[in-house]
Amino acid sequence: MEKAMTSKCFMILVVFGVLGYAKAQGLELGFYDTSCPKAEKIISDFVKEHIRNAPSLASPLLRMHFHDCFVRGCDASILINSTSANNNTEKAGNPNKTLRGFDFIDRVKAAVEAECPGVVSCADIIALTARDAVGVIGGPFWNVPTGRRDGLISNTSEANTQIPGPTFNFSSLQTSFANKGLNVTDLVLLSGAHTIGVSHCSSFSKRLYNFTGKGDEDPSMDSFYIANLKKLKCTVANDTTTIVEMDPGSFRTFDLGYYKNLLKRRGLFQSDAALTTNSASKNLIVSLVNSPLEKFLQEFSLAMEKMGRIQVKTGSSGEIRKNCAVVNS
Ligand code: HEM
Ligand SMILES: *[C@@H]1O[C@H](CO)[C@@H](O)[C@H](O)[C@H]1NC(C)=O
Ligand SMILES: *[C@@H]1O[C@H](CO)[C@@H](O)[C@H](O)[C@H]1NC(C)=O
Ligand SMILES: *[C@@H]1O[C@H](CO)[C@@H](O)[C@H](O)[C@H]1NC(C)=O
Ligand SMILES: *[C@@H]1O[C@H](CO)[C@@H](O)[C@H](O)[C@H]1NC(C)=O
Ligand SMILES: *[C@@H]1O[C@H](CO)[C@@H](O)[C@H](O)[C@H]1NC(C)=O
Ligand SMILES: *[C@@H]1O[C@H](CO)[C@@H](O)[C@H](O)[C@H]1NC(C)=O
Ligand SMILES: *[C@@H]1O[C@H](CO)[C@@H](O)[C@H](O)[C@H]1NC(C)=O
Ligand SMILES: CC(=O)N[C@H]1CO[C@H](CO)[C@@H](O)[C@@H]1O
Repeated sequence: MEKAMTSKCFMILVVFGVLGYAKAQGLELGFYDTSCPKAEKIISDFVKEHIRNAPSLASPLLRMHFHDCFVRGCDASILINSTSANNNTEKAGNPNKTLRGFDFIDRVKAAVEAECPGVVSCADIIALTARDAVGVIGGPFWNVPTGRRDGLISNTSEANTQIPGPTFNFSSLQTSFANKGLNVTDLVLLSGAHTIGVSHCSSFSKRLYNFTGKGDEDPSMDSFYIANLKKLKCTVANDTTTIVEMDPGSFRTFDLGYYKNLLKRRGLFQSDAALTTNSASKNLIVSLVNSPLEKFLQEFSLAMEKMGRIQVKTGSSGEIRKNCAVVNS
């Protein structure tokens, strides 16, 4: 009898222990409700005030969240500046050469620090800022559970190898996402972020000018669209400065334009076009295009919440950085 009781108590302890552990490992909505109750409002007010006047910043802030999460998890490692001791942080990596919005994140952080110094992580600030910025341009809302901690390490070569590139084919994209715990549904939905924002010609000009090294075009891209891009936008093969709307005509609106373009063979990157080369992925695109916009927005939101949980540091791992560009000394 006594033995049974003891083992029952033990069981209860184990169960609660595991739950407590799971909570410590996880994120929660309103993590700062007691430690810095105004944090989320300070962030959303700041974002509303500034993104209204600079709506083109919403897309790079969304992209920054993605790049952060794909290297060492969502831990703000993307924000760390190179120093003489480590001059090769993620920022210096190839995919980051076209990232924007670092100074904006610094300003959001400063506004939060003024209220509660040393409490709110840069990683949570990236996640909340991306969500709120997309909201200002009329895009979907998603939950951002918080409690992420900031990482101590940032490494160029990891950014170069772990962030998928615009020339990736379907299987490489699938592998890259699977490495982060994301499946093909997530891949298709999250790629839908390309309904907003711009790209430099250099990210896809091989498709227009020299696809296989013989001065040829990419046969999988609509030749009329190629001709247009060459005539009006990327007029020379080595253009590194011109930018092109990824969803022409509605590049500031979260709509189904991106997926409709894919079905017209007008995805800008090979990685966009690749999503129509796999039957499961293509079926999902067709289904999104044939459903009300609301369905895409809802599913995109769930995928964003999932992306925001990639390899997060919680509890006592990592730190709360004082300055987002610098690891605390
Ligand atoms: C699936 C693999 C992906 C690849 C290969 C990819 C690649 C790229 C490239 C090459 C650019 C243009 C950079 C430039 O030339 O300026 C870009 C822009 C962008 N990407 Fe992706 N991306 C991917 C997935 C994502 C995801 C998952 C998100 C967010 C959830 C995202 C959000 C964006 C946004 C918003 C822009 C526009 C940025 C701006 O306006 O400055 N991308 N992406
Ligand atoms: C980090 O680097 C950016 C330029 O990439 C610069 O504007 C910023 O002042 C730097 N921050 C610190 C704290 O060094
Ligand atoms: C970066 O550091 C390496 C040695 O770690 C050095 O050879 C290189 O010149 C540095 N580059 C810059 C731009 O400081
Ligand atoms: C960066 O990561 C690469 C590959 O994982 C590793 O070989 C290299 O030593 C790392 N560099 C630094 C400065 O930690
Ligand atoms: C996809 O790209 C990878 C890496 O470049 C390559 O190894 C693979 O053969 C390609 N797969 C297909 C189906 O083309
Ligand atoms: C991908 O994961 C989501 C849950 O995160 C699930 O709803 C969806 O069915 C999965 N898709 C595939 C193709 O496994
Ligand atoms: C096309 O690519 C080939 C092979 O990479 C290269 O030798 C050639 O110079 C390129 N042509 C142009 C116009 O860039
Ligand atoms: C770009 O290519 C043109 C020829 O098409 C050449 O005249 C020019 O010097 C090149 N510019 C750069 C920056 O390489
Ligand atoms: C914001 C930032 O640090 N951008 C860097 C990206 O990489 C290029 C090339 O290494 C640097 O010149 C930029 O400063």
